[in-house]
Amino acid sequence: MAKLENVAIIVVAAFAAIFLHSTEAEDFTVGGSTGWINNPPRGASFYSNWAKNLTFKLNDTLMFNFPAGRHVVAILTQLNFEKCNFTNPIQVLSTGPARVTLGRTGEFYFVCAFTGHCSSGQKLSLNVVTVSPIPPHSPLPPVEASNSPSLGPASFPSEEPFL
Ligand SMILES: [Cu+2]
Repeated sequence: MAKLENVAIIVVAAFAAIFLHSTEAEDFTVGGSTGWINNPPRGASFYSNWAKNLTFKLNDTLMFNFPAGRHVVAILTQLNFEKCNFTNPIQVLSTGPARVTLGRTGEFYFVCAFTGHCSSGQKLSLNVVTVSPIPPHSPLPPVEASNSPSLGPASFPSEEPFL
């Protein structure tokens, strides 16, 4: 009997670890090893490609890697982002590496405000969501053979009814 209880505790702990991992804040290095540069490979698509396959959640952080004095991080409105217009930025971080906490949901717009850098592709927009979906390869314990194709979201607690 004692063995069975131990197994139950381990299973509960494993589920708790998976759940906590899926909700804990993550730290993203913008552009990966390339960092925050002007004239990135393939221009503005470089940073949008970097962000495309990532999920940014509330309270995640972004690390912009750049030497102080070479670039800045300016947070803009969507309209100013599209025009590379740096007047009235929402926020400017001029010391690199700069860390930004994604403290709200919705769209964020980042550019470098040095002349020519935004128009050369040093710009990043991303969307922040409340909770990340369960990753497709999360290490769930083996389940008995089942024909049900949906193991993921249906078993995840949700405030919205599935209709
Ligand atoms: Cu720059």
